[in-house]
Amino acid sequence: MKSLYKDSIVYQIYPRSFQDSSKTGFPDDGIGDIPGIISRLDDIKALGVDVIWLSPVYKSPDADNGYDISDYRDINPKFGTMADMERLFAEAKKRGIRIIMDLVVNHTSDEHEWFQKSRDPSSPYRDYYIWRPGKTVNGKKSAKPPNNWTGFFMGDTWEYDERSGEYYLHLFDRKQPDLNYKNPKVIEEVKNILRFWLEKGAAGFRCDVINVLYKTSLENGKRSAAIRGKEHYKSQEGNHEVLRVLRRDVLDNYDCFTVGETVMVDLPEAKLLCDENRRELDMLFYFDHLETDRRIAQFIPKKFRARKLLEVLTKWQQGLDWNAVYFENHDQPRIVSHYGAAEKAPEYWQRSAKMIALFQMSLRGTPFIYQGQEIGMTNFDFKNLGELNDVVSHGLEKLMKKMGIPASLRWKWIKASSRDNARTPMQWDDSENAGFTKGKPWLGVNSNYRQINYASQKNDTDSVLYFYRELIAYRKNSECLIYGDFIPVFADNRIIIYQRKYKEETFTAAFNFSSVPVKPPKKYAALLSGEQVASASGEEWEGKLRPWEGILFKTIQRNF
Ligand code: TEU
Repeated sequence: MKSLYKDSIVYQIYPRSFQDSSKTGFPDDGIGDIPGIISRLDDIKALGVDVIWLSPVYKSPDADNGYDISDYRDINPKFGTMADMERLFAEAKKRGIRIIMDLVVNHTSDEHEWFQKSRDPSSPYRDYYIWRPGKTVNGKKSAKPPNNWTGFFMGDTWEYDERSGEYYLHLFDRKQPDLNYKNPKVIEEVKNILRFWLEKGAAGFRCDVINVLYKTSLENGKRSAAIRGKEHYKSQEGNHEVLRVLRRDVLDNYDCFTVGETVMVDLPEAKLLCDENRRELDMLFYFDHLETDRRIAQFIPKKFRARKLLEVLTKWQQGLDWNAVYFENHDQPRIVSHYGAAEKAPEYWQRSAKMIALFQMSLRGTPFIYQGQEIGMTNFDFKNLGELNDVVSHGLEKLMKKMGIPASLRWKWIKASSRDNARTPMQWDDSENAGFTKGKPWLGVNSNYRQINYASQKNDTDSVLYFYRELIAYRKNSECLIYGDFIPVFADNRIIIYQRKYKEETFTAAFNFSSVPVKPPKKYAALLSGEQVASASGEEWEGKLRPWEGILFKTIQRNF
């Protein structure tokens, strides 16, 4: 069945790093803001974007850059005001762009009014969070936390609160206490938050860590290298039920959609979460395809093999009726540094950025593009830990140090995995601070901004940006690229070939993830024929995949 979100191109904005302006109470403060976004709407439109996913702009003490919310109905003054936000909705609408908000409701900030009240054991808000007495050791009360779980941010999951005499659960930072979804009042609160934003014009929500809301039990977790305890809260039946209730009571009354960020999710869980008949989520973000060259909790690198990537993609492309397709977000390293050539063979930076564009735009599903991806932005060239802001990177350093991992390895792994790789300011032009701010940017600007920036690519027909724009426009007119079946054809350590089929049309796509030319086996090379729609190198097909080439062919089978 055709639907609006399936035909859409979504663009993620991480407001802090997008565009600073002089038009807030904190002019030129080095932090991006809502008036800054408004000033860039025409550029976003020019790319062919239909929907913006806005990372959190709510009031927050910023322990996790806005993913710790202290008021769901107010705007962080550094980003602007509610009037600015309303203007953003209106200006986007004028351009035919809808906005989905980031729904972060697994946890609130510890500075949220609910949590502050809940610290009083007799408060009606006590049960909004998960409070438990600690374990008694040698007669000493609360000497140890209530269970042995370990957190997403490399640290503890329980924080002792003197005032309460109990611990509260936090799967993420200690400033992000988890809400208690066994309390129906919490679900009512969330419904009201949804209604608030839908009434303002939101087209739906990207739902943060939405499959870990419901903690079935607080028993000890079984042995695990990372995130011990997950079997008690990952994709639980209670969680499915919460999603169904939110959908039934609120979301279904509006023209909107949801995409869930689902951590550690596997395909059977995803099928339940996205089954159209169960009415839970419309799409979800899984992680497997970005972890084919990593071990244990995404940090430790292992060799990239194209075959593995195709295997994972095939499982997910074929396993769900429909899903989101993404390669970057604000938590991931830049794809051109990860699977592309930016670090392995910088001379192929541009071609590999285009190759990845073609890869994404020829997969089945709704494409999500992260700010900067469309100009091929690369990982942050930071020189030491002091230049990093990310809580996860700092947590990881502490943990690895404790484990006795040598400094050089720690540095290597943090450099490759840090979430700040994606969070450096958007590179708009070659003026100071890449045109992001007139002040001091909150996080370093990548020093390659003079070579890689929006202004220089805007009118350059050879640029990564231009390539994205053309592919997006092409895809919009192709039912086959949007809806066609995904059929894997061939892969080895370096190359991938697959097809998309819809009615009488077939697209065949081939990609080389290496710096050496590769000749596909004859049988498969023969499929690379018909109309050459696009190639990352800009060259014609000559029987070999050039280094970092991506190429797309179309054939039409007429049945008389
Ligand atoms: O991310 C969830 C999540 O699991 C990641 O933070 C993951 O642990 C991390 O990427 C490891 O590198 C979401 C948001 O996208 C993230 O920005 C937030 O920090 C987190 O939830 C908590 O709200």
